[in-house]
Amino acid sequence: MGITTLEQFAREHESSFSGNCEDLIGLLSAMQLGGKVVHQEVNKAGLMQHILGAVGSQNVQGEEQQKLDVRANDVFIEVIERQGIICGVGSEELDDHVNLTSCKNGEYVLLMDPLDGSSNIDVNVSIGTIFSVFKRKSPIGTDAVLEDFLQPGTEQVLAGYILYGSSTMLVYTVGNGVHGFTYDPGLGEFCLSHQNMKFPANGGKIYSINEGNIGQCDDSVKRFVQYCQEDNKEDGRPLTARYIGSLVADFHRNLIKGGLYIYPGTKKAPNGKLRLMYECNPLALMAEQAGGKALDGYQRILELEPNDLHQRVPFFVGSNQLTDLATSFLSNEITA
Ligand code: P6P
Repeated sequence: MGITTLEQFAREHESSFSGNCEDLIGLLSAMQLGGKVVHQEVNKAGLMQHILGAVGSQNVQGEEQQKLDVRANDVFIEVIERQGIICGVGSEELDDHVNLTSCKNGEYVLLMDPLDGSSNIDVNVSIGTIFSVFKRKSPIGTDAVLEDFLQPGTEQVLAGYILYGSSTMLVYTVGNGVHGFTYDPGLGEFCLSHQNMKFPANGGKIYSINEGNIGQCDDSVKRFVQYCQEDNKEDGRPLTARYIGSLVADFHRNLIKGGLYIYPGTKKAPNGKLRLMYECNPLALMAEQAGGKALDGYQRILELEPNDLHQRVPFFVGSNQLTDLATSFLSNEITA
C-alpha cells in the first residue's frame, strides 16, 4: 500500500464533512501540528528535567497539573489560533472557554483534553490528546459563547484523539467511519495505517476498569465484574482485565482488539471521573462510528444535554456485545 497522508485522505474521502473540505483540512492540520510538537516533547520528557513533574498548580478538576499538561494546552491553542478556523476553545486545563480574538470569523469551536492520562508522563506510559469540534451557534464575527460549546455529542462535526504510544497516531471521524494515521517522524507526516476501524465482530474479551474502586461502585457493577471473572468455557469466560490508567490507550486497544472500558459512578463521585465534553463525547462518536456503543450506563452519551463545560458522566464504551452485557446488569436484567 502506498503512502497516503492525512490531508490526501481527507481530500479524497471526506466529502461528507459538514463544512467545506478546506475547513476540515485546516482543522486536521492544526491538530497534526500540535500533535507533532507534543510528540517531540513527550519523547524527550525523560531527558528534559524541566518538563517532568508537576507545575505546583491544580486545574479546575483539582488535579495536579503536570508541566506537559500545561505545555500541551498552550501548544494546541497556539497552532489552532494560527489556523484561524476555530473561534473559541474549551479545555480540561482551563476553568472557562477562551476566545481566540483574532479568529472571530471562525465557524467552529474546539474542546480538548490536551494531555489525557498525564499522571503516566513520569512513568513513561502512553498518554493522549482528545478533541471535539462543533459548528458555532453564535453569529460569525462575534466572541464565542458558552452555548457554542454546550451542544449534545450528536452535533460534533469532528472528533478524534492523538495517542503518544509505541508510535504516535492520530485517529479521527467526521461521521464517515473512523480512520487512523501513524506519524512517521522521518517524513514529518501522519500516514494512513488504519482505514475504517471497527470493533471486531465478536466484540472481544477485554474489560477495563479500575478494580481498586470496586468497593465504591454500585452492586450491579460489582456483579458484572464478578461475572467477567467466572470460569465458563462455553462463553469464553473469564474475560481479560486490562487497565492502563490512560483512557486513550485503553480505548484504542479495546477498539482494535475488542473490549469495554468502564468508569462508573462511585459513592464518592456519583457521576464518575470522566468529562462529557472533551473525553466522553468524542470517544462516544468514534465508538459508534466503529460499530460500538457508549452509554452513561442508561442513556446514549451522544444524546446527553450538557450543562457545564467540565461536567462528569459515568462512561461505558466499547463493543456492542460487551457494552450491552455490562449495562444489562445495571438495568437489573441480570444476564448471569
Ligand atoms: P483512575 C486520566 O486521569 C483519566 O482521566 C483517564 O485517562 C484514565 O482512564 C482515568 O483517568 C484513570 O483514573 O481513577 O483509575 O486513576
